[in-house]
Amino acid sequence: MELYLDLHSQPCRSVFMFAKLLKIPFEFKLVDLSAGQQYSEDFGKTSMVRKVPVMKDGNFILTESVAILQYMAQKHPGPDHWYPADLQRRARVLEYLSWQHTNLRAHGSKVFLLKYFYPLMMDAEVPPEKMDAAMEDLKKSVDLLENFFLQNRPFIAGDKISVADLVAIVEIMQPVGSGIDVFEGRPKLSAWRDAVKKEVGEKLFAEAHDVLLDVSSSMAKVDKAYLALLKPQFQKVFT
Ligand SMILES: N[C@@H](CCC(=O)N[C@@H](CS)C(=O)NCC(=O)O)C(=O)O
Repeated sequence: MELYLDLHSQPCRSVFMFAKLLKIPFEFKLVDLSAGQQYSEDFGKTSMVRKVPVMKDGNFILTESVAILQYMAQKHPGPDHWYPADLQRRARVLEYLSWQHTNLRAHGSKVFLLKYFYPLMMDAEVPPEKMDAAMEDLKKSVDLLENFFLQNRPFIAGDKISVADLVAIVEIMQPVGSGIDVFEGRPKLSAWRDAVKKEVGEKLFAEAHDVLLDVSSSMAKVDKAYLALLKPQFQKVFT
């Protein structure tokens, strides 16, 4: 199996950690987003969507992290708790996976993009009202993760970790990579984060998050020509 990834990306980190946790042998194919490699001719032959993650299993190519996670869980089943066979537990997992795209994932990304890409692309500081609005959206998503998806359970699907927790943790770490302590004043959420890290293993968790937590170094290397290419697309995110 080949996995096309850039670990700055939330969905890439969940796919990366899940493949490792299920002990699926894979070749890590770096698609360096800061160098615009998703627009390369080579990557275009693998995926015309031009986004990561992408999985290639033999001749079978799959985009979309949620589809990739489910494919891996079904092709290489590990302990049941990751993707539970039980109807209602699995439904809880799918409930989170369906919700996250336009909520925690989108809101965590927006804060990150405003903090790191806005000043570079717009040649100006982020207007405070834009950042405040993005932070307010992020807070709503984090509140829902804490009070609806977790409630009083240790993990999203119950007493055991599942792939939904992997997706949620990589999403909530994106604003942490922007220097925002989303866990402050949230003991329940902090306990969940610690429990997820313990289940994943500190080493693998760090391996997946190192580049994000040192994002300033990556930003210093961003290709300026590529930024110009992205500007029209980002302007939509920034408005
Ligand atoms: N819904 C997709 C999202 C994939 C996605 O947006 N990937 C971003 C990185 S987080 C990307 O490759 N962006 C490159 C670009 O838009 O040029 C998934 O879950 O896999």
